[in-house]
Amino acid sequence: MGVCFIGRSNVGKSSLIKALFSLIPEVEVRVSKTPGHTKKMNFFKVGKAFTLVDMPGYGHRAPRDFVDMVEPYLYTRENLARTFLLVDGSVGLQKADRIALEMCEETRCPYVMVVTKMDKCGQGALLRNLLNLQDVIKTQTSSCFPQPFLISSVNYWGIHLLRCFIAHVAGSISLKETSKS
Ligand SMILES: Nc1nc2c(ncn2[C@@H]2O[C@H](COP(=O)(O)OP(=O)(O)OP(=O)(O)O)[C@@H](O)[C@H]2O)c(=O)[nH]1
Ligand SMILES: [Mg+2]
Repeated sequence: MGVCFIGRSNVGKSSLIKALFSLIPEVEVRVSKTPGHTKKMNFFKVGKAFTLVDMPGYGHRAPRDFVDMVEPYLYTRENLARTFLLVDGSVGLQKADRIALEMCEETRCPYVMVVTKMDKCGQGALLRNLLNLQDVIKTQTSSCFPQPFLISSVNYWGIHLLRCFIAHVAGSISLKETSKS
């Protein structure tokens, strides 16, 4: 079983995976300022049976990688527990993000929006982008998780919660309430 991370080039996919693995520094995840850095799918194993997949970005300089690899992967991968679709919080939903969103809807894979780069978002623009995103999720999606995760891979904001969510998806966290007495 596994989860994968998709999104525009430079949105912070590799950085997020690196942040998720920050407690295991031996895991080497390569990030870069240059968009189009991740050219092929990279698989990161967690334990025996769970995999995180870093994908090439779509949009700037990497459209072919995306169409050639990501789309077929989403269609054929049977044990894909969730797809995480990353959008940059400081710029909001772009045309390419909407295309990815439509693709996720078409494949009917359960997916979750992740808003990245929270550390560099101005409050006004962020609020506008988040409200817009909520509206799109509510009115235009059917297999998207209703609540986006807000994260920063620079200051680790939201990373632990997302880690727990992934562990939950992987079946290793029970949400049963523990007795308070
Ligand atoms: N301020 C800020 N910068 C970030 C964050 N996450 C990533 N970046 C920066 O954004 C740039 C791209 O990051 P990557 O993680 O390589 O992006 P990617 O989505 O994997 O890009 P491709 O592999 O080209 O598709 C790098 O310069 C990162 O340092 C974040 O949370 N905050
Ligand atoms: Mg990358």
